[in-house]
Amino acid sequence: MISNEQIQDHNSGRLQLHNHSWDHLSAQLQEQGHSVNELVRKIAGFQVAVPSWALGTGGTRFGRFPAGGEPRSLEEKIADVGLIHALNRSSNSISLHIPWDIPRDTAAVKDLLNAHQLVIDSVNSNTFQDQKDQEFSYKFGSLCHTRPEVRKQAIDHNIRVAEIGARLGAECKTLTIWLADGSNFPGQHHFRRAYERTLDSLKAIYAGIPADWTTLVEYKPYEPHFYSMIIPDWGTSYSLCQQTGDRAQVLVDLGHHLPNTNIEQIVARLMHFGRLGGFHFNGSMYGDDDLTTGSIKPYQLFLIFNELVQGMDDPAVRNPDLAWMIDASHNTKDPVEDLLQSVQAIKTAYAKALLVDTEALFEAQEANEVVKAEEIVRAAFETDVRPLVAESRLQAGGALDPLAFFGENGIRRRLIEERGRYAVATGL
Ligand code: LRH
Ligand code: MN
Repeated sequence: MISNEQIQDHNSGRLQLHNHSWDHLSAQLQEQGHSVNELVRKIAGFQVAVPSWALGTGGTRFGRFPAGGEPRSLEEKIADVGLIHALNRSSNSISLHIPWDIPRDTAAVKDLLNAHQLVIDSVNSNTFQDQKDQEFSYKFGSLCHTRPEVRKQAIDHNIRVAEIGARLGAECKTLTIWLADGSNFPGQHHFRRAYERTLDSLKAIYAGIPADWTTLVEYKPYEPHFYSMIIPDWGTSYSLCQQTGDRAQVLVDLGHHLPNTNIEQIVARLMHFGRLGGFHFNGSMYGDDDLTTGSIKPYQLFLIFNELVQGMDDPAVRNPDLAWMIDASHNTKDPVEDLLQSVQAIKTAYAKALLVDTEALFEAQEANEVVKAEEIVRAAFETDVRPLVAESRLQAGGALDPLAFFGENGIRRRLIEERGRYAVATGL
């Protein structure tokens, strides 16, 4: 584990440069009328959950190139997230995937989570793979399957997943459901009957989990099916959530949109309807690429946060608290470095969105002053907020430069020595 002394030592060599750029930016922000302390407080409080399935090297059907020293158990995954949180003080929770992360010793896992100041924020079910001891296959679907016994098996799995989460802490009150269910050829599915079966199954799950839990319904336009998916878009997820229950919300995975989709407008719509439940943050160029968040379209990520901040600040918007989660897969980057970059990109987009002069923007919008409105939004995006995000991290006891700390202290090399060159993590 990393000690506070190590972090203070790391920061001491960087403080002078940091204070110089922070003094400059904070003076500029005060000049613009911002409460700098309020900004630092909000940004420090913004925590992003790390997916348990993204602490190893992912792969594609073409190949997988392990980084070495990957976590071999849930306990080692918790240690890796503890490392990330110690450095960025921004990742105080883990999203689990069941059955990849079934805790062997719940009490020991809870102690380990406490030791690393972490909680479990949500649990993800998995009816997109057949487990060896499973009675019925999900080859032709799970919650939408034509056979009631297969649907019941999937419903029971989801309820069991929630039970596992509930045993891991009172903070875990979220079940995330993503269905690989779909079809590959025209004629294979009866679209309306498959939808009705899925709705009935979701209602059964909703009735079977604790009354104060939230169900997040994730949509995806294609993969692993390539003709139709049972929940392909936000509209389908929204309609299912409406009919399932008040605590059924739509989960927006940034990679689950067809090219050129205006995701920020989808976010604004779902907030408007009070059904936006949360995010799986990642970056993508073409499809569900699960790249580093903000690595390909940083302006889009900012525009999404621009809608989020305006929605969260608008008393007329009645949307529940949002689940902030990463969902990524690493083929060529070190998993820990990739996750540190993603959290930095997410907090940077949030910080920039907090700088939008919404009063002036709304005025320009009402007056149809197109250039003025765009320039107000761009001015916030063009602001270099890195000293602000670093200051919020510093005040929270984190490292001024988490990536540099990870490299300079040879942490991957130490993990390889401890866990082995070919240690492989469960997950994608
Ligand atoms: C599906 C998905 C879903 C997870 C899986 C790991 O593409 O985004 O959220 O269950 O990735
Ligand atoms: Mn996802």
